[in-house]
Amino acid sequence: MNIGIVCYPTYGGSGVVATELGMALAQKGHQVHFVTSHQPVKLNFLNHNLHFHEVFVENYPLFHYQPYNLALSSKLVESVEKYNLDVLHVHYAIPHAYAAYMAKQMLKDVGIDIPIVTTLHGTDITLVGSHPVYKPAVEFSINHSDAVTTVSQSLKEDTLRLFNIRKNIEVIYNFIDFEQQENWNSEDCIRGTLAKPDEKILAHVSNLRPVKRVLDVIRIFHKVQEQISAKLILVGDGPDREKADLLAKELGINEKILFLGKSDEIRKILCLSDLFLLPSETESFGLAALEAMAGKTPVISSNTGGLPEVNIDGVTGFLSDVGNVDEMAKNAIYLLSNEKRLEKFKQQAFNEAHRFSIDSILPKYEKMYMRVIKNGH
Ligand code: GMT
Repeated sequence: MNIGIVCYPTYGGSGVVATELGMALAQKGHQVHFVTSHQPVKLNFLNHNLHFHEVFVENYPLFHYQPYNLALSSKLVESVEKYNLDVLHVHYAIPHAYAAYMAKQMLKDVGIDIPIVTTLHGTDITLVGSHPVYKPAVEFSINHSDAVTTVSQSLKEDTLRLFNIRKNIEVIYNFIDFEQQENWNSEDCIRGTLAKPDEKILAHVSNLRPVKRVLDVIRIFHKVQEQISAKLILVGDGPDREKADLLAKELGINEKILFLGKSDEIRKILCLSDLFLLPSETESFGLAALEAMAGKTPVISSNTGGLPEVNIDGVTGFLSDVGNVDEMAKNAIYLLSNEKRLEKFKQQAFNEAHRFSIDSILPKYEKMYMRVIKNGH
């Protein structure tokens, strides 16, 4: 198949999922065309099956906001015609589903009916999409997609609750490519560079936005390190980084925290961590939690959104109500204070991560593409 993929190319779960999906499809022999504002950060190689087309926005002094939607629709029309695309798969509804709908209408004028698959990722529904400013356009573009997927059952329920949806929604979970995992698992995991042998390593990876509750991460770690010799690794950058730094200084624990900023070495960091913290306010799936589990790291998380579908309470880690820092710290100490118990949870986390192996998820997308392509022709 000739598949067009639209996503945010920078750091963020939806872009990571879209890019890894595209690379896996290309590996299986499909022609994959990314139509994005920049080359996706995770798209580290292009080959005869993998292509990138940049959406260029021509600026003009009159514009207060750059008309990215228009430029994307135009580029999609051009790409569908030029590369004979069979299907467009757009990740994150705003503004991608809307821009794809416009492209579909334009293409009808030249006798092409291109099917659109929209994957909803989370904040495009829960935080931003349901805001009155965007809601009518998001609802319209979901209802006019040829197929719609969500990354968890919980996000499907949120979508049906917050919007008036007339389409069937299929749940297709985020995934892990275990083959890639094996390439870095063993010899790269050298803990000595980050912590002393007797220190436990806790980790948090996110875009440090308020929704991730990074201050809770600092507070949980503060309680843990009072009882257990430990280090905290914070990976990522975002608006709450300074606040987190300030709180760490206030609590006198900044020496024990490593702020690593944005990193492409996330899997390497996760495989040398003992525990992953994800106390988010909302989380449609929690790809970071799954990546941690695939790196044999148990997860202490909130029980919001799709997290209970990924992190199994008492098996792969523990779940608590949003903001219940005391309980999260207690659970972390419970795991870190007993080597045998910690090892058991590490193995269980790794085992459960296999429910989300790319080998079972990829065929679901392929089947969906085939279905919408057949329906349209
Ligand atoms: O908010 C983020 O973490 C980024 C966001 C995105 O769309 O880039 O992530 C969302 O999509 C991920 C991939 O499907 C999910 O695993 C995350 O749970 C989801 N984030 C939220 O719902 C807050």
